[in-house]
Amino acid sequence: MSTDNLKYRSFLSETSHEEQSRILTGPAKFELTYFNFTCIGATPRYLLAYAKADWVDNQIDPNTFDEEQAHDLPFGVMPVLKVQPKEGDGEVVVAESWVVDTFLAQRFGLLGGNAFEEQTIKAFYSHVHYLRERCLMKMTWTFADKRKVAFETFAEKQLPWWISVSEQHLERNGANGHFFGDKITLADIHLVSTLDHFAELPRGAEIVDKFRASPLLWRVKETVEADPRIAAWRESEEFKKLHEGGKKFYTITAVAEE
Ligand SMILES: N[C@@H](CCC(=O)N[C@@H](CS)C(=O)NCC(=O)O)C(=O)O
Repeated sequence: MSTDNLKYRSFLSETSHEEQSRILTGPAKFELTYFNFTCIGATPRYLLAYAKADWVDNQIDPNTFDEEQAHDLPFGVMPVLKVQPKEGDGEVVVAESWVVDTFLAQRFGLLGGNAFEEQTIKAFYSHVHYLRERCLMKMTWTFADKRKVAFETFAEKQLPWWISVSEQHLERNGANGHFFGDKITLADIHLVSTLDHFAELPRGAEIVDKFRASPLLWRVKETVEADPRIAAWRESEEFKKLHEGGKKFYTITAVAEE
């Protein structure tokens, strides 16, 4: 392959792997690139706001997102997190939502205190992530003539099953408003972020009601939202604008009137 065809941003640079690793673990500032609504960009924003990190929210308008912008990203998709040292030069690009979320959570102490806790919190995080991915792939972005049945399948079959599995673990954890342990973790924040996303969908209120009907899950939402740093982010104009942006954007996925 000729190098002329290498259009997407590389993970590699003149900087050595060791230096890039130091940037990822040392004092850093961050730039998050994602569309100007919530969805996959919501969890890293929660994490950056929660940690009161030094960060820039590079919001992209989906109507003007072009090839040039896509080529500045390793896979042409977002979120992408750029990490720069607080002092000195260099930049590391972190790509893929799962990687961005777990990287930030690790930095900000939201993955527990030992290897077992980290693996278990990541498992709950992945359990939530999978629900949102399933919703996006199987329901939201299905063919227009399949939207009604896709919604019903998600809301009546997949979601109740997911809720009942989650409830077993929440019960075992002491019904304390956390998926695991007794502190806010990445998994708890991801649930709140995913619920924000559901609330933005055309029939999102029906989905959110199913969570409201589960005291165990609803308690996680309330516990996370009661945290002062999370509450401050949710009350900010920036957050409200992103949430409204999501509602507006997802109207295109509504079921047409019959
Ligand atoms: N596997 C990627 C998927 C990311 C993805 O598909 N992002 C969408 C936005 S939700 C995107 O950037 N799309 C670019 C486009 O629509 O051209 C991840 O998990 O981060």
